[in-house]
Amino acid sequence: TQEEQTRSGLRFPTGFTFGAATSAYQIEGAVAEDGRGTSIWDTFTRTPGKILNGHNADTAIDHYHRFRDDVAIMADLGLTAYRFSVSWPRIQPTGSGKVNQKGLDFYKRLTDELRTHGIDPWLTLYHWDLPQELEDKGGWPNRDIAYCFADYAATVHEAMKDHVHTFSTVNEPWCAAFLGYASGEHAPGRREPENAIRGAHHLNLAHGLAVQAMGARRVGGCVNLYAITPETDSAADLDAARRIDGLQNRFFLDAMLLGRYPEDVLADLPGDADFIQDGDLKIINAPLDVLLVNYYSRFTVSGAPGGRQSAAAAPTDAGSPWVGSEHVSFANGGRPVTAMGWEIDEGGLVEVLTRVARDYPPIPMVVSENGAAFDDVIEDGRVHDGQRQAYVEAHLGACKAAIEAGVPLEGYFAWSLMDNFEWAWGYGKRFGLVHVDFDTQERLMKDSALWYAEIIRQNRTHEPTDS
Ligand code: PNW
Repeated sequence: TQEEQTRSGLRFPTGFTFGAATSAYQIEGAVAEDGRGTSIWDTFTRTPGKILNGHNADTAIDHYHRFRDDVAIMADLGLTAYRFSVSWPRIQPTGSGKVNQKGLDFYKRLTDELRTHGIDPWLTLYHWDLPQELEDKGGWPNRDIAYCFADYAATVHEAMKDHVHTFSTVNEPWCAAFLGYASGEHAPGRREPENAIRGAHHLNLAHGLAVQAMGARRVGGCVNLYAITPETDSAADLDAARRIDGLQNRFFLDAMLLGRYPEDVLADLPGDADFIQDGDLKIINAPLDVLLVNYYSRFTVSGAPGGRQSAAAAPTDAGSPWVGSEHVSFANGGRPVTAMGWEIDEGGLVEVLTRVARDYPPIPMVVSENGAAFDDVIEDGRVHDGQRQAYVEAHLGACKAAIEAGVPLEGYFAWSLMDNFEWAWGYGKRFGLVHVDFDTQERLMKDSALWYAEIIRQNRTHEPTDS
């Protein structure tokens, strides 16, 4: 039976965190309420051709108004933690200066509600919704933005430190820099490869400055890591794998955890990287309490020209995100794929976690996002998303394998709690454990959610955090 299977297979150490994750712009809606300013995603979704079917997130899944119902769903699931992000333009409508108290109040209500239900709030400061006014000043390629971010981090930390135990800085700086400023698939939609590298450095700097600004708190950095395989062992394919690993994984991990950029990556980049100033890497290398790892897939890469320019097709017209390595192509590794076209490989999760544990100074980790989009349908009032359940089950198995291999892995957050606004794909891709009817806003637990709740129930020995 399922119960026997979960009992034997998916037992985790006492205190292991079972969470789910979301982000502000993808769920909140209420974009013009309570003094919120405009973000680059509000602008981007209004630019024709940028989002599949012209969708925007003005309403999203209305979480801003329905957060109590959503927390009740989390409680039904038995989640021990919930990872969400704060919308910067709710807190500082123009990105700097005056603080909007109503924005802070929303996150206080949310975190109070979570704690009432014994759910530990994990707060992410930045999940891509840069205040538009800061983009108008140049966006992430402008170094000043990193200092604005530190100021914002200090503000949120000061207001929320009695409500939140774990803070994290920038969600997936790779995406923010390279999808936003090189491929242009994400806001602000610029295709300026050299500025994307600048942006990546300034996002790293913003991370380090924010860690400093938050003082004595529990804080983490977040990266999206991929397992990477060369298609063959030809010199060209090995070089392609080195390059993609460098840009995707090591550029961020080495900076954060070792305080240096990988020499080979710097050598492959266009320009002379004169924007890296003395002392920056020491700031970026600020001590962390936890590393948040987002994991979705493995890339199979080739140095032979002519293949796809990224792992899966973008829904809209986009350039290459691989600055200085645009010739690399992405091959089919022969694995089953999700509705995003991302290959499913739980072995890659064991690989990236053991790699961080082996190659970097010791640091506790969590899987802060992991999940899959599939084409769900409601049948007789249920969503039989066996593929998603199998995906999560396999990746939880990978977490367990990593722990048994000695990796200090402390938790797992499914992406996502609920179906939501999937960036350039609009409402066209569903990642939720909970189904959302985008017209009526009705929530419905999918089979994967019911299964996850059972896994959590069988493991539940965790005391609610009381900070
Ligand atoms: C992550 N890529 O995004 C984000 O953190 C989430 O907000 C998002 O909904 C989720 O994964 C699913 O997409 C990514 O193209 C978006 O490599 C794009 C890529 C990677 C991660």
